[in-house]
Amino acid sequence: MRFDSVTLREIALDLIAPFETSFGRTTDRRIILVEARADGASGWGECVASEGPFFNEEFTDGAWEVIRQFVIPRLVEVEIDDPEAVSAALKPIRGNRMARAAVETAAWDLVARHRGLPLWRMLGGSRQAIDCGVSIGLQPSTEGLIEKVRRELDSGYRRIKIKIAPGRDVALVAAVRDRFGDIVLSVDANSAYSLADLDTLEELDQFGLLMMEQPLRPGDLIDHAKLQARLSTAICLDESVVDDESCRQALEIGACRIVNIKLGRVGGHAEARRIADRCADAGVPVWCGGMLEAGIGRMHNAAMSSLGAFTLPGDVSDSRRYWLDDIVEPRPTVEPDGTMRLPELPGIGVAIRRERIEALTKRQWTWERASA
Ligand code: OSB
Ligand code: MG
Repeated sequence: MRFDSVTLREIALDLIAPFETSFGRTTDRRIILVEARADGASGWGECVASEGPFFNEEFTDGAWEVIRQFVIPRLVEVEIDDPEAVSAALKPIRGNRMARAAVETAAWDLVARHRGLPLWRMLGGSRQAIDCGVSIGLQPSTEGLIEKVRRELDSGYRRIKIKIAPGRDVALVAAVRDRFGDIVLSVDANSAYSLADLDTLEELDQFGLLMMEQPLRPGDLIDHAKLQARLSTAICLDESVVDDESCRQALEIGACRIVNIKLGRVGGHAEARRIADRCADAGVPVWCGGMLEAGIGRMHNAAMSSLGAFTLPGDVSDSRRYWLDDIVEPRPTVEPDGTMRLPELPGIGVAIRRERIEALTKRQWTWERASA
């Protein structure tokens, strides 16, 4: 089976509240959706590139062109029945992994729907309820942060992560620990520090954090290893792990003790599973990161999180934290016990709300196989 057509749609979606990190503030998303068709079935993927190149090098407009000009042409003749072949065919494209993953994940959904299998089962997932955490952005005030943490704890989330940035770090963590005591807490710096900030990072080491996520720049594997040797808190790499090979090197030199896996950042399900297998073999816990996804990306994340290696709560949170309304039905939902149930339905296991997507669409482009 080969693709019959691939449609890109860019949709606009406003966040309920702005999300601020050390690299910037997001108020609304421009999201590329991929619909791949073959043998009468559709599969869906969501590109997680941000609007600007600040988390990593990718961004919405760039990803749109990469998918059009390089990803789809490479897949026209590929037999997609085993979506590993899709991942392999895209390997010659350097970087641009979010663009590649948008189509690769659509192929997985398509094949799973075609076979009538839940995607999480097709991937080899072993749990049907996944543990959920939340990522709380930088807040205008410490009181505001405390209020947010309280609300998320009340919602049942099993791990709280707060964003930090230079000058907005130790005092925030101290305030949260002071108010909530022994909760499962971690911080995410999104690459905002360097080893020159060792004093601050050592202060953060005093709070019994579950992990410190991506304190240093993406390319700073060696400095992460130096830092990890100085800290008792586990370093978790996000931006630095872009594929299985960078994960191997990070583990080999002790640059982290935990790995965040994001489908987009590593190029899709096939590569994500390789990283998960490697970490499981090494005894390194992994969890699923988030990129402020709408429902399609969120359900792909949920499916990946069912793999056995994902032993820590992920940033796979309830759709209602982000959007007034979603693009899938039912909306991805976190239960009061802080878990998300994976559907026993084909593919990502939710219905795609085409009419709503059409209403949100700003531009659309289709590649279609010339009929014989
Ligand atoms: O570093 O994990 C990150 C959002 C956008 C870009 C990077 C990150 C994040 C988050 C939010 O932390 C996770 C989510 O709730 O989707
Ligand atoms: Mg992160």
